[in-house]
Amino acid sequence: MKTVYSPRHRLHVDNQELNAGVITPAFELPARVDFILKRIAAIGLGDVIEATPVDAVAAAAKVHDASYLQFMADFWSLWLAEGRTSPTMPYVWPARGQHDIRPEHVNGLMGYYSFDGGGSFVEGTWQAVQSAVWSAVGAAELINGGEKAAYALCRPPGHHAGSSTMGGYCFINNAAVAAQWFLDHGARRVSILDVDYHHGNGTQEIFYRRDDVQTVDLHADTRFAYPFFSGRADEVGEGKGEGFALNLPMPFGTAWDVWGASLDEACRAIEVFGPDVVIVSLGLDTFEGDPISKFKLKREDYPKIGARIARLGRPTLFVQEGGYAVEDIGHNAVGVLSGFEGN
Ligand code: OKP
Ligand code: ZN
Repeated sequence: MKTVYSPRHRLHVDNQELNAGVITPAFELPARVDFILKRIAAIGLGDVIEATPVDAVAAAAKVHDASYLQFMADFWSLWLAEGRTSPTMPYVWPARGQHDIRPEHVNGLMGYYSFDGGGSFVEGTWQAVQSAVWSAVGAAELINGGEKAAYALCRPPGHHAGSSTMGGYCFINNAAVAAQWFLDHGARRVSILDVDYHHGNGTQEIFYRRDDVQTVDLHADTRFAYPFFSGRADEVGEGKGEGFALNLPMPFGTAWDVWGASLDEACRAIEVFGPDVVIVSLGLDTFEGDPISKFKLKREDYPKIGARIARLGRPTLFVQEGGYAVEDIGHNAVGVLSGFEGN
């Protein structure tokens, strides 16, 4: 399987997050990509191709609001205009009893275009974000060119990014951009299977009222886990999208027995939908050693994920999402991919 990635992901560095009263370096680190690339080379998974620049804004504008993309493009100059150069994150949001009104000042705009403080911006963030779109589109092109599967090694990740909101380390929803790209290039139906520990609220929101993209999501029960305000089992889509969103929440402590059964249920729903392409939002934070998650999957479980997905028998695009046990993420990501390939 071929991998597409851009070294420009490194420009998103020294990003931060709020953690129990302190600001710390984000768990979402450039080293994540290094460990995955190292493991790809170690097992000889296949060629690693540097993503060719494409018009990321045009591709993203099919699933994101233009004004949101413009805000991210402008962010660093707005920040500099305030005399600031430090990494930042949103800190005030419209909530119940307030209004859906767009402020003029950058401090307010950050909150307007986010749902949490996880959208930490540094000088190179916007360039890295666009390069992740290049990877997603480049890997999708490989599939339309006849490859059975491809891996978009995207960073930053995307599945929390909604049509006009960043959050959870995500800015542009790479998987959603790829889904729309496939539809615009001949596919009639696309399934997005999100195996990240966290519910992919952004992906679900983007396609919630549509019947051409099915979203199927395995995750920690959002009554207790981030992102809290989406991802319940009774969320099934709306309007003509009703029946095309499937949420499979699981309790803290879930191991392969229960998780693997959920994956099987997810795959059976995909079989019923009958997509032309499957996109896997590939998070590895279900791992027992993950520092921010509470599932108990083991290294030997990851190839089984890939093998089950392969049985769908569809062209499959893997898009990198979360996974933070940095040393292990390479083994686990590449474990899924090699399991898909049958070795
Ligand atoms: C992104 B992805 C931090 C609490 C908030 C945000 C998690 C974002 C996960 N102390 N954490 O789905 O892996
Ligand atoms: Zn996650």
